[in-house]
Amino acid sequence: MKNIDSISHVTGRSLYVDDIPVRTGTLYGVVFTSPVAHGNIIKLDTSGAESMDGVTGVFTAKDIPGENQIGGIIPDEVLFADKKVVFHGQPLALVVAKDEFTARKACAKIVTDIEPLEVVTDPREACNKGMLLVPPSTFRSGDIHKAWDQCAHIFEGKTETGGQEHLYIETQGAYAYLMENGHIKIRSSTQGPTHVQKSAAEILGIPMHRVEVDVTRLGGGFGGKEDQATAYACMAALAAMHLQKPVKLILHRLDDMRMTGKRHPYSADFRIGLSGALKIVAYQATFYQNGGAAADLSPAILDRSLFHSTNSYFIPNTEVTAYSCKTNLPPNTAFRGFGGPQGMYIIEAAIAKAAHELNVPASVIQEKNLLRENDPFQYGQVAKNVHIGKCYQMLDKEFGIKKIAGEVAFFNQENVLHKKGMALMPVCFGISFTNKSMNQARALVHIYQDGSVGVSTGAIEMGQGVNTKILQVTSRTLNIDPERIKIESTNTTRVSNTSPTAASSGADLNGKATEIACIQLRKRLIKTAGSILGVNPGRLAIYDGWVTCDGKRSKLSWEKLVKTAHLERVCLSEQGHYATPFVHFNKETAKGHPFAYHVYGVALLVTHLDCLRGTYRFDKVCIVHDFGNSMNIDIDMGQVEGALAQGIGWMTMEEVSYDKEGKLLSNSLSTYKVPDIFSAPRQVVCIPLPVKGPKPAILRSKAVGEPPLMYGIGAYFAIQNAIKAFNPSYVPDFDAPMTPEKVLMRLYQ
Ligand code: MTE
Ligand code: LUZ
Ligand code: MOS
Repeated sequence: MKNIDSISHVTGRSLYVDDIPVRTGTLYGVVFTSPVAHGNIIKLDTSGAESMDGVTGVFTAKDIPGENQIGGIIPDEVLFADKKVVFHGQPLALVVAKDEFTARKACAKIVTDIEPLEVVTDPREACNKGMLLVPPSTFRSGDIHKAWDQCAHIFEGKTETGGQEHLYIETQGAYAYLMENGHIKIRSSTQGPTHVQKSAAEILGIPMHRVEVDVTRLGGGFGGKEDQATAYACMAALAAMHLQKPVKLILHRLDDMRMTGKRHPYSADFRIGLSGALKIVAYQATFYQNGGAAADLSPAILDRSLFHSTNSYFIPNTEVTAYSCKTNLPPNTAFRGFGGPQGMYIIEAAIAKAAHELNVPASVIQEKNLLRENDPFQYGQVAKNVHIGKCYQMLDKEFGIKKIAGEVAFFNQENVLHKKGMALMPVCFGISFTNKSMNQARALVHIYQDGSVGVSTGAIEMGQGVNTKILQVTSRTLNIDPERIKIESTNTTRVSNTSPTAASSGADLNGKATEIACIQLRKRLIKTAGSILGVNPGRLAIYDGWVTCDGKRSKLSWEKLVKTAHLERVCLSEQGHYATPFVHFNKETAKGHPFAYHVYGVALLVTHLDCLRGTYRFDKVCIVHDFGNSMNIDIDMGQVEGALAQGIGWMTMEEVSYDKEGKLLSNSLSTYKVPDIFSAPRQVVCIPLPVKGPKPAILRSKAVGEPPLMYGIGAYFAIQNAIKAFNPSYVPDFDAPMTPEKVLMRLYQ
C-alpha cells in the first residue's frame, strides 16, 4: 500500500502548523533570547518593545500564572529565564505583535544587563567540576577485574562523537487560541501532545482538561520534537490567554538552530581485552554525555547508551559508567537512536583499535563476537530470536564480504591518489521505551452509519508512515477496503495520556491498540450478522466488504450490516488499550527485561577517497535488515534509506560547533552541512532477512524508525580504512565526524 500522504505531500496540500488558515485577529510571537551563555540577570527592560506601534504584549517569567517549569524528567528547566541564564539562546521574553516583522523589530528594543559567569561547554570539564544533571549510572556483567588477567591483548583509547542538528523541514511552532470558557486549544508541531498539554496546563495554572492539543502531522521530528516542541506551545498558549487572541509562534530556521538542543556529543574512554582467539573477554568504558544546561531527556538517553554499549556482541565481562554532564549549551535532546548510536560508536571504535593493533580486519573480530541465542545482555535480558548471525551470513552470501574486500585491496594497489575503504556495521537495537510506564497506547475507532470508519490514536505522523500503517491494521482487522478508513488528527480529547511517538514504537503501540479496538468491533458485528442471517456467528466472517458464511459470500454487505447494527442499537465505537507485556527494568540493580524484542541487521559500506582533496563518496552500501514480516516494505525501505543517510551525515559531514562562549557557530545551512542527493551513496541495496517477526511487533512487522541510522556508523570506519591505505603511518583515532578537513589532515600527518 502506498503511503496515504504521498499525493498531498507532493502536491503541497498537506497541512503543517503554519498552513492552518488563521483566525481573525491572530497575533504573531517572536522569542527574545539570552545573548550570553551564562550569567545573572541584573536587568530585563522590555518597555521599549512594549511601547512600539503594533506590539500587543511582551511576556516574561513574571507573567506566568502557574509554574515557570517545563522539565520533562526532572523539574530543572524554566520556560523563561528569570534570575539566571544558563545557555546562549535561552528564552527571556515573548514579544507579540500584529505581524512577525514588527515583533522581531521590537525584540531589538529590549535592554538587558547580564552579569557574566563562567561558561563551561566541555563535558569532561563539567564532570571534573561535579556539574552533573543526574547521578552517574553503571551497567556491569561478569567480573571485570578478574577478566583482564584472561586477556591476551588489551587496548585503550578515547573517542569523541559530535552533536547533530535535527533539521526537520518544519521548524518548531505552535498556534494557540481560546475556546469557550477560557479553554485553550493548541495546534502544535510536537511528537508528544500530552507533554504539551500537561506543561501548558502547569504554566497557565489550569487543569489539563482545559487544554486541548491537536496535531495533524509534523514536517519531521527525528526526536527533536519529543520534548522541545513544548516550550513554544506553552509560550503561544500563555500569550493567547493573556491577550484573549489567537497567537501563532513559528521559529525562523536560524532561531531554531540556535535555540534548540541537538544530538548529545559524547566523549569517552574505553579499554577492551581480547583472548588469543580474538574473543572479546572484557570491555570497560566511561561515557561523558554533553547534556547542556537542563536535563530534558538526557537521563533516558544516557540509559540507552548503556543498554547499547555492547551493540550486537556478547561480552562476558563489562563495566560501563556514564555521566550526564551539565554544560552551558542548549539542553541536548532525543535524536533518532536516542543515545544508542553514541554507545555503539564507542564499542566499534574499541574493535577498530584492536583490529589495527593486531593487524586483522575488524570484520573478523566483529564476526567472532556476534550475539548468539540465549546470550545474556549486560542488563540481564536473555537474547531470544537472535538474528544477527543470520544477517551476517546472508550479507556474506549475497554480496561476498571477502570478494568486496579483495576488490577494495586491488583498487588500492592500482591507485595512488584514490583509495577505497570498507567497513561492516552490525546493529542490535532494543524496541520499547526503557521507562516501562511509557509502553502503552490507546486508539478510538468509530464506525459511522454508512460503514465508513474513523480512527484516532496517540500516534503522530511525522513522515515515517505511521498513519498508513494504522490504516492497514484497521483495514486488515475489520477486513474492509482501505478507502473506507480515515486516520484522524492526534488530539488529546479523543485519545488521552499518550506517550510521545518515539522509541520507534509508534506503530507497534498504537497499531496494537487499534487492532484491539477493531477486534472488539468485529466480534460485535459478527454477532449482529448472526442474528440477521439466523446462523451461528462461528460460521461468519467479514471479507472484502461482505459477510461470509462458511467462507462463501452471504447477501449481507458491510454497509447493510453496519446500518442494521446501528438500528439495533449496537455500539459502533470502541476504545482499545495496549500495554506491552513482559517489559520491566530495575534501575537500582540495572537488570531486567526492558525490551519487547530487538531489531538486527548488518551493513557493509564502501567509500572512495580522493586523497588530494580529502573528499569522499560512498560507492555502495549493502544491507541485510531484519524487518520481521514487513507490513509495508516501501515505507520500511524508505526508513532504512533515510536513516542511513542521516547516520552517514552524523559521522561524516555534519559538524555542530560552538565557540568557547557557548555560541553556536554552525548556525545556518552554509556552515552546517547535511547530506544531499550528491553525497548519498551511489548504490544502496537492502535485503530483508526472511524470518518470522515477533508477536509484540504489530502484525509481526518490526519497528524500523531508528535502528538503520546506526548503519551509518560504518561510514567513519570505512573512511578510516581508506586513510590507512594511503598513509600507513596514520594511527586510527576516533573523533567523529570525519569531515573532509579532518580526512586531509590524517592523510598527510
Ligand atoms: N521518518 C521521518 N520521515 N520523519 C521523522 O521525523 N523520526 C524517526 C523515525 N523516522 C522520523 C522518521 C524517529 S526518531 C522515530 S523514534 C520514529 O520514526 C518514530 O516513528 P515510529 O515509532 O512510528 O517508527
Ligand atoms: N524516548 C524515551 C525514546 O522517552 N525513552 C526511550 O527509551 C526512547 N528510546 C528511543 C527514542 N526515544
Ligand atoms: Mo525518536 S529519537 O524516538 O523520536
